[in-house]
Amino acid sequence: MRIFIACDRMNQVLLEELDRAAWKAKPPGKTRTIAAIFIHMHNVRAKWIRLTAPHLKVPRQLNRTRCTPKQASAGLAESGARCTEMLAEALDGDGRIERFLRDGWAAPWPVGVEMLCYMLSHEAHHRGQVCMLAHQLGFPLPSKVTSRLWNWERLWKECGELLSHTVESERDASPSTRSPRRPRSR
Ligand code: NI
Repeated sequence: MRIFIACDRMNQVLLEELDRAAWKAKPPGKTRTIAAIFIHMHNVRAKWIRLTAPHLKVPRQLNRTRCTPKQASAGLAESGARCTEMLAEALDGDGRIERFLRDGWAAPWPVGVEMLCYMLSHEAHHRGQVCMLAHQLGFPLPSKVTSRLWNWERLWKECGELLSHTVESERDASPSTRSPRRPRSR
């Protein structure tokens, strides 16, 4: 289930490369600030998990007024890891998760690849907004950043390193309580 980790890696690249002054800059009209967009992405993931996979640890919501880029990055890393777990259970798991609920008002979907596509589209939509707003606010992202976002080989490589770190730290944290995981091929 590396795909969602790669998706979060793109969010992290954006957070690293964005000019700090753009974080809370007021956009024209009534649109969200860049800070509010990242916070929304995290909070929506927390909602997906709360509604779809409440047995997983639901990430805490990020504070809308005080969240810094560093806190957003840590929050997204955590919610990204939980979403990855949820997707792994839903798509190649043991049937414990049978329905995906994207919102409280929404009709549940049987789990399947549509759920993954919905989640990826939501993230891509908001990353597009961030890139456009950065440009409009006078902090355009250099082209090396945009090409990094599309360098999937590099993203996969970085995700591979992230995954091996996560597995190692989980193993170190509680060697006796965790059951061995079967290898995942996706
Ligand atoms: Ni949204």
